[in-house]
This record gives sequence, C-alpha cells and structure tokens, in this order.
Amino acid sequence: MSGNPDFDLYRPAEEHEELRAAIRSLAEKEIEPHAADVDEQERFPQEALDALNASGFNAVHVPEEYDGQGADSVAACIVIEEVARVCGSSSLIPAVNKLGTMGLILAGDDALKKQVLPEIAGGKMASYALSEREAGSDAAAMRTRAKADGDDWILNGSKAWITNGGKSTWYTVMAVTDPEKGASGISAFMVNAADEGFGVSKTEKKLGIKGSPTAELYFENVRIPGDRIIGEPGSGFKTALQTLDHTRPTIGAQAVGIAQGALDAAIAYTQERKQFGRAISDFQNTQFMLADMAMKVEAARLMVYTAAANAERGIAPGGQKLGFLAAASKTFASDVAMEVTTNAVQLFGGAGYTRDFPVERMMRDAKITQIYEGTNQVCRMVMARQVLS
Ligand code: COS
Repeated sequence: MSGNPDFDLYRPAEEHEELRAAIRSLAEKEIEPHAADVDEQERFPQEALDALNASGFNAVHVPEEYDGQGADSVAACIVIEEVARVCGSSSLIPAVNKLGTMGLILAGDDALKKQVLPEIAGGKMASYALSEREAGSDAAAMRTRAKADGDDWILNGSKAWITNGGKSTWYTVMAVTDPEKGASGISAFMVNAADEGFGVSKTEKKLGIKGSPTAELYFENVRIPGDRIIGEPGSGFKTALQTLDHTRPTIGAQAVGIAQGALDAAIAYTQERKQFGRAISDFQNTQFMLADMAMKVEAARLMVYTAAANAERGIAPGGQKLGFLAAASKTFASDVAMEVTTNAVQLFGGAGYTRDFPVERMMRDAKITQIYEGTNQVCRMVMARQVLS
C-alpha cells in the first residue's frame, strides 16, 4: 500500500517540514525570549518584526513576480503557527500582512500590485480595514464613503479594531461608493499611511495579543488616485469576503500554534511538578487531559491545512466549498485553542494563573481567535448557509 500515490495527500510535503524546522528555530531564538515582555509592556514586538523581515518570513505569501517568495497557503499557515506557538502578538505580523494584501492579490490589477506588494515583501506591513464601530459582523452596514472626484477618490469615515493599525504602511479599505446599492455599492481601495487626511485616532487596551496594536483609523478627505481602487467599483464587499475565505485558515493556524505552545508547556511542567510524591503526569487525570488536548490540536491542525490547501486550489473561480472549510477550520481551531489553553492553566494550578509562566498569556491570546476574522457565531452562519444551500 505504501506505493499508492493517493497516500501522499496525507503526508506533509518535505519542503513544509523543512520550512517548519527553519521557522521554529528562528521563533525560539529570536521571538520567544521577548514574548513575555511584549505582553507585559503592551509594546510592539519590534524584535520579531526585525527577525521576520531579515529572514523573509514576514510575508511569504507574496507572489514571486512581485518580489515575494510565492509560498503556498499551507506554508503561510506553518509560518504563522510556529510564530504563534511562542508569541501570539508576533504571529499577527505574517498573518495580517496576508490579510491586508489578499484582496489586492485576488482582485487588483497588475500596476497596483507592483506598487504595493514588493514593499510588503520587503518588510513594510499591510492591514485590512473592513469593520466599523457600528458595522462589525454586519460588515455591509459600513458608513465610510468614497466619492469620485475627477480621476481620484476622496475617502471620509472611520474604521475600528484594525489589527496592526498605525504600524502598517498600506491598508485595504472597504468604503461605500454607491449608497443605493447596499453590499454591491461597496468598493475596495489601497490607502497609504502617508496619504493626507489618514490617521489613527485610538488604540485599544486589550485582554490579549497586547503586542499587536488594534487601532481606530480615520479618513478626512483622503484623496487617492483612481488607480488605487481594487477591481471594479462595487466589487469591494465580495473581494472582502473572498479575502476572508483565504485568511480564516491563517487565524486557524494562529490558534493551532497558540494551543500547541500551551500543550508543550503543560507536557513539560506536569513531568516536573511533583505532588503526593510523584510527578503529576503520573496521574491518570493529567494523562487523559494531555491526551485530549493533543488529540484536539492535531485534529485542528489537519483541518486548517486542508482548508489552506483548498484555498490554494480555490484561487481559480468556482471554489464553492472554500467558505465552509475556511470558516469551519477557524472556528474549530479557535475553540480548541480556548479549551486547550484553559486546560493548560488548570494543569499548572496556581502557577498557571501567574505571569511567571506563559500559559495565562496564551489563554488570553487564544480568546481573540474566537472573535476576529468573523466571530465564531458569524462563521457558523457562513457554514450553515453552505450546508443548507
Ligand atoms: N465570496 C464572494 N462573494 C460572497 C461571499 C464570499 N465568500 N459571501 C457572500 N458573497 C456575496 C454574495 O453572493 C452577495 O452578492 P450578490 O448580492 O451579488 O448575491 C454579497 O456578497 C453579499 O452577501 P450576503 O448577502 O451574504 O451579505 P450579508 O450582508 O448577509 O453578510 C456575512 C454576510 C454576515 C457572512 C458577512 O457580512 C460577514 O462575513 N461578516 C463578518 C465580517 C468579518 O468577518 N469581520 C471581521 C473582519 S476581519 S478582523
């Protein structure tokens, strides 16, 4: 049976294993030592950005023709997962660089790609600006307006909860261009941080991922040239949702990484910690908890890679099931991450509740993966629509 080529589908590619070894080594050496401080000080993980940029792991998804590495979607997930295993905040650098450029990659024209993508491959960052204070899950209810003025567009409004807002150079911004047309009157644009009238009005104080700024952006008569629109006017909402079909698995990957980090810490700690004269890993309760945690992390990982592989194939039109798997993998992996990190804290006992160990940070960081890129409730809506269609 071993010669059956079909079984290769279920074997990780050699280059993916090599990539994992490389990014794990970098993450453990350059990112992990700063993770607790980044969280404690609520500061941007500059060391991580420098290390990721120097090694080219900052945005591996950027196609080769735009000076990137053209890594596939599974490879991008592996990078995010391995960084998240040591630092959730830092993993948002490669994750959001992909989120902030995916609409452009999917629907933008060549000239705009040439303007933006080489900069991202070279170390500048990108963000995705869809949500507004009154338009979160109901994203089509957005108010930010873009009006044509000659060949230019003029943007007014604000966006909320924008990951890496203020740190990014480029922003994919969804705005209403035709208020009469609802979701079909929304367009997507590339806005540059240097564009006059663009700014950051507020940075959130958060439970977790404290090293990654989450910002409110404002646009005050921001004039951008006509060639900064992504695709046709009115296609922006579809581009935004299509983007999420490609990037929800990357949040799944982040969740898997955080869960794996907590599991690894719990395995090590329970073998060292002695109570009643034995290592607590000798007790069956601990063993069953660790077994369940490991089983669920593995299941989540396989689902995320399957969704990412589907996203890879779904770049061609007609990838009908992409939305289901993307939402399902993100939802499943984030629920697993919440459960596994909570159980890791439990296995550490009182020590797990302190900041002397990384598991409480991982538990706080895991929570956001159930909320962003579509709350798990919205993701279940997306799944149910496809199941019932
Ligand atoms: N890809 C491409 N097009 C899609 C799509 C997808 N995955 N899903 C829906 N569309 C299209 C629909 O076909 C529809 O087009 P037509 O009117 O031409 O048929 C259009 O987009 C609007 O879709 P729909 O009517 O389903 O939109 P809703 O307003 O009902 O919203 C949900 C759908 C709730 C699923 C969407 O708003 C959503 O995903 N919200 C969460 C947003 C989110 O994840 N925010 C987090 C931001 S990142 S931190």
